[in-house]
Amino acid sequence: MLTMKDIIRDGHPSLRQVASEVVLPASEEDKSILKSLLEYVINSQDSELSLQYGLRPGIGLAAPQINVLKRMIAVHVKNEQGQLYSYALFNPKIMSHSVEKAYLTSGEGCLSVDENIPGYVPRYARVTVKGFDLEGKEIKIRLKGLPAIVFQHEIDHLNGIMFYDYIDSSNPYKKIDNAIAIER
Ligand code: UDB
Ligand code: ZN
Repeated sequence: MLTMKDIIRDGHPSLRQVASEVVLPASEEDKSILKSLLEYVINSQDSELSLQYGLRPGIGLAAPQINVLKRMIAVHVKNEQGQLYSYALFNPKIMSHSVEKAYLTSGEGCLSVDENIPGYVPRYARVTVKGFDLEGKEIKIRLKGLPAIVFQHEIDHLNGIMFYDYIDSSNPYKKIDNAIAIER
């Protein structure tokens, strides 16, 4: 089981590397790593387990955050209507995105970043993501709202990109043109 000890923190060079594609069909080893990413986010949202193991409650996790430089992500999050988006994907890819942007009014954080870094993080409002699930089946998901933000944040980790790279350092709360504000 993964815990916070397994999650590398900001400043670790692996967080700035581009992760490699997973060779499919995935090995048992890679499947086991991907399962552990999903298990972390699920366990971390369980109040008893998070307390017992000191897990910071997360809604997404990418393999580079546990120092595995392979293209694997897990997301476990509900949208504003309460529908659950629970996915563990190999080689996720944004196939298309809206012109319109979106941002969380409270900004973003990261399980790999211990400090609070304020500011708006511009994302695409809607994305279509393709990937392969644990059974090797190709998955295509249309996303908006918080789930769209989470997938973009996790896929960025596969490319060595951190959320604060997008924050305007001279004006962190600068108005983002053509963007939907997502309150949380
Ligand atoms: C998170 N959680 O898991 F809008 F109910 C963050 C942490 C870093 C604060 C734990 C989070 O944003 N929860 C949340 C957000 C809402 C509504 C709600 C719960 N991540 C995952 C991460 O670091 N993955 O690499 C950071 C998120 C920031 C935006 C998307 C992912
Ligand atoms: Zn993150």
